[in-house]
Amino acid sequence: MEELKRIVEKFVSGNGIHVAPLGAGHINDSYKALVDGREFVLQRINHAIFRNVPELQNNILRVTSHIKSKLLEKGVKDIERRVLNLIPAKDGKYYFRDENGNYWRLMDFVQNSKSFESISPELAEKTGEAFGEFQSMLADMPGGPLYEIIPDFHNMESRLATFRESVKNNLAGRLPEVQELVNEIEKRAEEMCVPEKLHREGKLPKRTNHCDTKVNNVLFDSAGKEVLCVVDLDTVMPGYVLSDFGDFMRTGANNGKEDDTELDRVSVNLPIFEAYTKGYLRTAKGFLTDTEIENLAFGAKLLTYMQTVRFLTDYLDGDIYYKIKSPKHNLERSLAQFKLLQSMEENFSRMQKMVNELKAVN
Ligand code: GN1
Ligand code: MG
Repeated sequence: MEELKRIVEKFVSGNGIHVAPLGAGHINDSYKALVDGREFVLQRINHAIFRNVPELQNNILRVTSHIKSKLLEKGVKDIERRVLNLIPAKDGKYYFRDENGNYWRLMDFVQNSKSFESISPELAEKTGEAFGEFQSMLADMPGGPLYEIIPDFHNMESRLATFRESVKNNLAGRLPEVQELVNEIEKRAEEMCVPEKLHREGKLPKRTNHCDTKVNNVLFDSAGKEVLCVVDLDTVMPGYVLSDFGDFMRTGANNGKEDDTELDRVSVNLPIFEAYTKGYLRTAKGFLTDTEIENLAFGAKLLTYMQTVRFLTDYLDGDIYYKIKSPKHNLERSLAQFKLLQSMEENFSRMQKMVNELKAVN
């Protein structure tokens, strides 16, 4: 803890500094720091995943500065709870690199806030509104596209290329066991690469995406009623809006769990799908093109398919990317995602109809 205090002092000075562990993120290590009564979040950035920390921090700075200016324009009062506030180190950089090569950052702690781990239609609608508002505020951010912090993160063509390499190499010797699922993936490959094709034809733009649109990445006031802000900005980068929309549906609109072994429990939750779509279109409709709206429901299938492919790739590689809790965890995850995909395929015309109807009434 003495060491952590010294790191805090690279950013701010104070007489009384206290540091304690905070939360249980899977990627970065977080601490709460108290400096003369002001609360901060101190984080050690996982630079094995986020390899270019200066660019990472620059992305977050650009995004939060732009949102701040939008909020000021609108006359929003408690700005310090409506957007994350990065604190520069004393040398002016928005990170500090210690003598062991670890990277650190400091930001204000958002007061009187909470996040949710489970979902309801009411919550889904508010979350949809929040992510729609987030994208909408960033639609006119100056300075060109953000740095692609994880290259080709949601690019299906590139994910399939990696997958096919893993099938070919069969490093863990698991191919015979999963051949049927490999065939199912290949059957859908062409359809799932359509967005990349549309983009090359100039029909589908890249915008600023959040790329981790889970309900627990939205902060609410302590009563849990009103949205304060969107957090976890590490993966903000250029992408298709269908991708952020789809990743929420993959994580939020599932009656089962991401790694459910009871596949009967896994299916698309249509009330959640509808509620999120309603909230999202309310705030995002103004800047979306017809092609983007037409492809939202498809985005739910695509991100679920992509995650099926990513988990199976890792299973074929011998579990090197995702942390696993049992030897077949990645296979179980992949099968559960595939089941969700099949349910979305069965319900696709209903999902598409909901998007069209909500687009008309919003
Ligand atoms: C990883 O760690 P978490 O849950 O925030 C992954 C996502 C996957 C998700 C699947 C940087 O996110 O892309 O969808 O696992 N993040 C990264 O559970 O690869
Ligand atoms: Mg995350």
